Amino acid sequence: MTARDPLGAPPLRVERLSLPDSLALAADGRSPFGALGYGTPDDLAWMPTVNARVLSQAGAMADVWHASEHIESGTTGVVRWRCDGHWMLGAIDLDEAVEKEGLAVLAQRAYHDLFEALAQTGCAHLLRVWNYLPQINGDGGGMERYRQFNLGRQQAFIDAGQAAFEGAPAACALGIRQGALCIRFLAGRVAPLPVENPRQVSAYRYPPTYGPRSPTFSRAALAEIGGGDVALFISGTASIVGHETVHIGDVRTQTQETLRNLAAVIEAANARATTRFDLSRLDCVVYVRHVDQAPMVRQVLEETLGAASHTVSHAVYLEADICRQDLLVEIEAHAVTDGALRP
Ligand code: 3EB
Repeated sequence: MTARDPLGAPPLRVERLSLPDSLALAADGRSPFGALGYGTPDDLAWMPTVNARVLSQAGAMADVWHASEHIESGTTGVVRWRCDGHWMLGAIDLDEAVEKEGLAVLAQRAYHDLFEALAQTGCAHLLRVWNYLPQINGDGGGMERYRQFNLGRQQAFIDAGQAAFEGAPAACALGIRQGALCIRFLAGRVAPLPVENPRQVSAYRYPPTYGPRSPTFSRAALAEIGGGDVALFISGTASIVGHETVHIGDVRTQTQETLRNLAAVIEAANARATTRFDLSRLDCVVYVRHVDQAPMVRQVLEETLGAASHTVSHAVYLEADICRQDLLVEIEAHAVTDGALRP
C-alpha cells in the first residue's frame, strides 16, 4: 500500500534513469505512471520522448515519474493523459503537416484541450510544462514561429481563465529539428507557488520587441508533493539579464550567466520554503544549440559545480534550438528535498 499524505495524496516521486534501467522498470510494470524520455524516437519507442539528439556519454535517459498504482489513462481532445486522481502526466503531439494549421492555431488548440483535460481529471493546476517546437526560430509567414506559438499559448490561457501572467506554470520551450509540436505536462490538485528571478524581467512582462504576446511561464514553481517533500521545478533558464540576451556569441560566458540565473532563482525559491535547494544538487537538462559547443558548456558546469556534484553527474545534454536566435545554451531542472512551503 502506498503511504498517504495528510492531504490524502500518494506522494509524487521522480527518478532519473538510463534508458536500459527505465526499460527494465517498464517491463516489470513498475512504472505505471509515466516518463519523459530524452533521446530520439528510435531510442525510446515505448515512451513519449523529446525528439532531440543526446550529447551526453550516458546516452538516452528518462525521468520516470511515480504516483499511486491506481492509474487511469484517457484522452481529451488531442491530449493523452495518465492520472491517479492526485497527479497527472499528459502528452500532446500535433503534426502541422497532418493538421494543416499554423503554429499559433495549433498551440491554442493544444492548450485549450490541455485545460479541458485538467478540468476533467480534477488535477486543475499545472506544475510544469515542457514545449518542443519544430524549427522554433524559423519564419512562419512574417513572424518567427516561437512568437506564433506564444500568441496561441497565451490566448488559450486567457480563454480558459488560467493565469497567463503572475501564477503561470514553470515551463521550457525548445526547438527540435523536425517532427510534431510536442507538449508534456505535469499537473496536480493544488496550485504550486510561482517563483520569479530578481535578475530577470518576468517573461510574461517582456516588452513587445520579443513578440506581440509574451511567453507564458514563471521562472520556477514550488510544490509540496507528499511524503514531507517539496519539489522545485526550474523553467528553462538562459543568458538573459533584465529582458536582454547578454554575452552574444560567447557560449562560455552565456553558460556562466545561466548558472548565475539558476543560483538566483534557487535563492528566491529558498526564501519561500522551509528547506534549501542547491545548485549542485539538481537534475537538469542542458540544451545546446551547436553540438561542437557542448564540451565547453560541460567544462563550465564542471568548473563551477565540481565534476563530482550531483548536477554535473546527472546532467542530460541535448541538441536543441533555443527560443532566441542569440541564445546558445539553456538549462532547466527539477529537484526534490524534504521540507515544505513556508507558511
Ligand atoms: C527566456 O528566459 C528563455 O516560452 O515557455 C525559457 C523558459 C524560455 C520557457 C517558454 C522560454 C520558455 O525567455 C526562453
